Amino acid sequence: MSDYKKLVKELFAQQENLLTAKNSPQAEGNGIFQRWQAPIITPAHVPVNWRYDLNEATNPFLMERQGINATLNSGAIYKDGKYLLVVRVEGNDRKSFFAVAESDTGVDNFKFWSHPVIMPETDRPDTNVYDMRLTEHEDGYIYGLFCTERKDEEHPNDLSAAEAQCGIARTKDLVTWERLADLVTYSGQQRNVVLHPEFVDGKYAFYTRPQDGFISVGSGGGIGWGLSESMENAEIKSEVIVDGKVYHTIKEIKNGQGPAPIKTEQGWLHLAHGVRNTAAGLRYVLYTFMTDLHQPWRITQQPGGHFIAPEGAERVGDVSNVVFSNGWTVTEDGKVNIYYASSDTRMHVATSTVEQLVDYCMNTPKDGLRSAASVIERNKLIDANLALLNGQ
Ligand code: M1P
Repeated sequence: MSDYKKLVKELFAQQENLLTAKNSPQAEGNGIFQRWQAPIITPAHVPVNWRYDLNEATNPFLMERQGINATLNSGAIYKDGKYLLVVRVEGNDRKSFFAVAESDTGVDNFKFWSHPVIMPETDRPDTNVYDMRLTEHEDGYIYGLFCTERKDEEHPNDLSAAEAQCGIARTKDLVTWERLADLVTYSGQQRNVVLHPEFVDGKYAFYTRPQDGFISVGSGGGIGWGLSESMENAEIKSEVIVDGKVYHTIKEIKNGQGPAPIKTEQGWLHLAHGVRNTAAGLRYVLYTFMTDLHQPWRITQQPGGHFIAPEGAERVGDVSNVVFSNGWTVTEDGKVNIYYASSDTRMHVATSTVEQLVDYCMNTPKDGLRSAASVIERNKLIDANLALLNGQ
């Protein structure tokens, strides 16, 4: 075997070791969810033949010809006993694309399918597509809603001026995708749009995130809600805010719905991200809330504070101090896998159950919005515990 062939073999062997490595839960938990030790998808998980030209004649130095910068914000679905992630794969050229990675366990051994997703374009081609939310809708399709980003043509000389809107595609198998028209709303821009899994009043229902600018939500923002007659030409004529931004909370600057909510006996369980500003830049954390089963736009439970915040190595990456989730799965027996990206760089998993998450939502005090209110809540806990510990 030539030296070149040996090097190529070594590349595949290294990747095989990574893809077959067993993951383990972290030693410590908090009773709410369990983090797992190893990131589940990193740029090194992306197939060798997507990155290297393996031909000695055209690539004598065995260079990585098309590098991968990050594997992040992934949509998720549990189907036919498999955990499937539609990963946002970002090349070194800063363009993201979607690719499906599959695992039998949901916590390790994620392997990409042979090719990235071919996402059809509309008449107005996307510059960048990312952050797909998957919804298995009761109409029988799996919908993928994602951000389509294009140059903001109103500011031709500002090369960072971009426009975010909601792209829509549907599929039955995650292989062949039918692209539909982008969602029409009457807000300036949209990101973090998610399709609700059921019809509401016979209409398609969406969680939205109206925003004035590309990064800044401006005076608007919050997680919105709106209905559309059809998916083929989806249009939301009016949006109401389900969960707004609030001063001095984890969602002071902006927030956004994560994956599609999970239906439970007690209501719809939601995962979302909240953003606040700090001297070190924006900090993204995850939080949860519940909405009414029959009125999914009405919040019923709202635990205060963050649910998952970036921790340890998660805090560093392309955009540091960020955790972001747009995918979770639930099995028939109520096991929930929360797939989240850290610092816009790699994917992780945390595991929990519907029962634990509902308990967390129902029994965690709301944010009292004042230090004194927080002390009252904490003293209630301390006094109840002291009474218990002293056997009263
Ligand atoms: O960089 C953090 C996140 O920023 C955006 O989210 P949001 O619109 O809520 O601020 C998105 O670009 C997201 O992909 C990214 O992870």
